[in-house]
Amino acid sequence: MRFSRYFLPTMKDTPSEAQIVSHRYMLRAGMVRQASAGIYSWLPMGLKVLRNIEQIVREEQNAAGCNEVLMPTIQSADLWRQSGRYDDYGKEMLRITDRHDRDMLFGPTNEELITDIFRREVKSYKDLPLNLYHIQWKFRDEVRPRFGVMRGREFLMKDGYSFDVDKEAAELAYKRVFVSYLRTFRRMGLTAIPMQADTGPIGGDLSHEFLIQADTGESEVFFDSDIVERDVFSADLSKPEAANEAFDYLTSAYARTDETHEQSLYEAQVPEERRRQRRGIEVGHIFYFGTKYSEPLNGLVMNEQGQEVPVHMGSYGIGVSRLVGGIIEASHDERGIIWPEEVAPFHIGLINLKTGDDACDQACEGLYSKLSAGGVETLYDDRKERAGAKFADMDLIGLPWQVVIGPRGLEKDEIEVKNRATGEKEVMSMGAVLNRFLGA
Ligand code: P5A
Repeated sequence: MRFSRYFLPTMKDTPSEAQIVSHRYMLRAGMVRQASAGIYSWLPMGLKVLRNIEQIVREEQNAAGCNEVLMPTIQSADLWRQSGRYDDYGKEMLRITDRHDRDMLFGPTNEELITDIFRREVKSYKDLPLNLYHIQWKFRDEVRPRFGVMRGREFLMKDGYSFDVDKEAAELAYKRVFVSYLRTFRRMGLTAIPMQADTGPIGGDLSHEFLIQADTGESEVFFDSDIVERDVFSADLSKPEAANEAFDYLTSAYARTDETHEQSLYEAQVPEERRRQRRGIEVGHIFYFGTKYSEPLNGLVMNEQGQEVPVHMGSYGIGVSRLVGGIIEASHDERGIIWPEEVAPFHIGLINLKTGDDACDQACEGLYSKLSAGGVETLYDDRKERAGAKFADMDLIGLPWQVVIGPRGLEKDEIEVKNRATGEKEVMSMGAVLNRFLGA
């Protein structure tokens, strides 16, 4: 992509409405613009990152045996009346009336709708276990939308739902998702810490939040450093023993601050030198709630004994749009964003220090077309701008690699390659640059 043709409206100055670093950088790097309170338009570079995150989530869900569906954003109120949540949900739910005076709503979550799909199609334990997920916009009329996309009113969520014939099978499904979530976040360059959680309006008695470490996080979490360092993620989740073992290991030593009981458990289990305390941002939340929805909504299946029983369910959420902000909170410096490779909007930022200079233009154009042909996503800064402005923009948008071509270096076949994360610079020939990024 050529910068001159890319819709990337960067800003030098710090927007006054943004209180936290990710919000400031998302606005300054031209990723999003506010449409109304807690509601955002995604501009090309923000959208690219959002899609990259979404794709990692999708691949890991599919790898864990989940099936992707797509349910609508607008739901009928009837199902929510059956589950009893129509009144319970209160003002957070955006209620809509259609032209026939029917009560509709913009979905804040989908437990009811997925149970409706299930009850129409699935009748027997033989069709279980089943896990259905979708990646769809939600609306929650938060009292205080803030921090940009981190606490929006409209936001993108991956929500998945598991169906099992009994509690034991349902708990195993829960554990599989649990481990697959840690893998998902790890692929995004994040270490997520699971923490026992309250269930709130979703309900149930078993629940975990997944927190990524960032100073601006809203929750405090204690954990065992050994857990985030040891690799239990390679467990084969199709094997019950492996999923059980990984889950037991990973949940053995986390605690939240406000619960004295857990605090002492944590201190009993974790040697002092491995105790860590951090602030965290909740990027995922999972629930096992048994028959809370299947009972009122008649989500029944025939079990092995030939009896009709309400199906056991869990639900599993990842804040896809929140993750865009969360990753920036976890990975930035005073000059801008530092994208982990896996979610970066482009791999390389190519800077032409003197657009209009024949030699520079030729070298940059040649490199840009070779990288593009080789499938290496490159943002080529071909604008007629001062070098300083180009450097500042490139640091701000945080692509993993910067390749800098200027007239003086070119005379000696010298190109500068900078790693955005470490700041390390290397000077190399055009041939070496091609070799580095194209392996040719
Ligand atoms: C689980 C999936 C649920 O809604 N039902 C379906 C369950 N859980 S949750 O914890 O309420 O939300 C799941 C994740 O969504 C993100 N999230 C938000 N992101 C941005 N703005 C918001 N206002 C917002 N609310 C929730 C969080 O990452 C949360 O973990």
